[in-house]
Amino acid sequence: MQVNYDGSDGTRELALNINSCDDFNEYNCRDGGCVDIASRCDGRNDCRDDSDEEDCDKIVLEPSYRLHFPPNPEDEEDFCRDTKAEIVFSVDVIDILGVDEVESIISIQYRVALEWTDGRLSFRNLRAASHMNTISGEEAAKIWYPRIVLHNTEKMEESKVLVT
Ligand SMILES: [Ca+2]
Repeated sequence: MQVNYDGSDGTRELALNINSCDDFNEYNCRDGGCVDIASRCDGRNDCRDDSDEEDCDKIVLEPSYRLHFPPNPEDEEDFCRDTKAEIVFSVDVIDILGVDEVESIISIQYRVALEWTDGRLSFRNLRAASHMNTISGEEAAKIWYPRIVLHNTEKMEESKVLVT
């Protein structure tokens, strides 16, 4: 059974959904149908009314979340205004494409990864298969991430969030 509350004038409207779905193994579609719980937010419409693919955002932001403020460090005891969030920066060299000794240029293919913890974020609708937990571009635009510029690259590459 699902109960929704809505009403700003002090009244409450209740939407009761009585169904025969298995609460632990099935998702209850808004139209009353039941689908396997694994079908919820898997990118395919399984309910006749497509409700299994609604509200599939993965990130929940605190009301006080500010996009341009970095997260606080994890250890609150050491936190003070001058403390900065820890960001792990790593570069994987995938291939050496060329070396020009005359021009002192080395051409490489690389992947930069930034890793940090943001305790202001909560997650939902996560799947056991981690590749299914990629956030959308719309969600990525709502969260803080470290901006870096690699000045010694040909095009002064900047950090960007990779999303699908
Ligand atoms: Ca689905």
